[in-house]
Amino acid sequence: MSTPAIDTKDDLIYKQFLDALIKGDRNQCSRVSNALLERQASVQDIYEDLIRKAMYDIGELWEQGKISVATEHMASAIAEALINEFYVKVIAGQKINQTVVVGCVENEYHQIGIKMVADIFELNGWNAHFLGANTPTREFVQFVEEIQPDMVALSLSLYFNLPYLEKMLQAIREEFPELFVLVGGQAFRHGGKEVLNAYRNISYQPDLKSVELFIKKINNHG
Ligand code: B12
Repeated sequence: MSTPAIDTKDDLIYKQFLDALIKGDRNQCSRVSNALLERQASVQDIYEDLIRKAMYDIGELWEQGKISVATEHMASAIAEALINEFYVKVIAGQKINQTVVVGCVENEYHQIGIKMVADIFELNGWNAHFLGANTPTREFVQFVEEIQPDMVALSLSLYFNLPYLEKMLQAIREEFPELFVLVGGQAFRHGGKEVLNAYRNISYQPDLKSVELFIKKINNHG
């Protein structure tokens, strides 16, 4: 029988991780996440059950005034550093000659979620070009023109940035009427999915598990 995957939802491990993140103890965060990985947790589980959960808790602590903006910035920097640590593992698999351009729309500075999404594409054989936060629409479209990807993926965390997403979708549709667009991010927790109905070849996915299922379907059926 194979060893069961380590429980990334283990409260004690999670608390150790969150405490270290708040204290700015990057070493300890790295130790906890790497220990989980060695004990057979997947990169996806660590991203979602450990790092995402901790960043959501950081958001609540900040909202309640229990931690400062500076601490929140420090935690974000550590979260991104941890994701970078996994890169060697993320790119280790075989490539399948499929390319995706991923990024945040204009005025959107939350880039940790879409960075994770980029890695899920890489883990499934794709080449992901990660453009990061606040990408100007014109620059994004120009980059797509140069790269000619098989798909683009856009992230939106703030509901009030919805007009920028629409601006981006319109610009993409004008230049690339058939290009497939994947959309996600926590802005859609508050509605806004109806905006997507106006476009063809578009899909919303809420989390990494559903992103991975979506990619696997494409990999299997083209
Ligand atoms: C870190 C952080 C920041 C950092 C971001 C740094 C960085 N490098 O990314 C900084 C300091 C820039 C920031 C700024 C602000 N922030 Co902020 N921030 C956060 C925080 C604490 C964590 C964000 C995060 O990394 N989450 C973890 C990731 C992994 O989760 P995720 O983004 O949801 O991604 C997952 C899914 O949504 C999905 N997904 C994401 N993108 C995509 C894309 C595709 C294609 C797909 C398929 C899936 C997908 O997959 C991911 C994995 O499951 C959140 C709290 C929270 N609840 O997230 C607040 C939060 C998002 N911020 C908030 C606010 C208000 C702001 C500011 C307006 C604050 C201010 N007054 O200046 C500014 C806005 C800046 C801007 N214009 O974008 C609010 C938003 C409230 C709302 N209802 O809209 C939150 C929720 C905090 C709160 N509790 O109030 N923030």
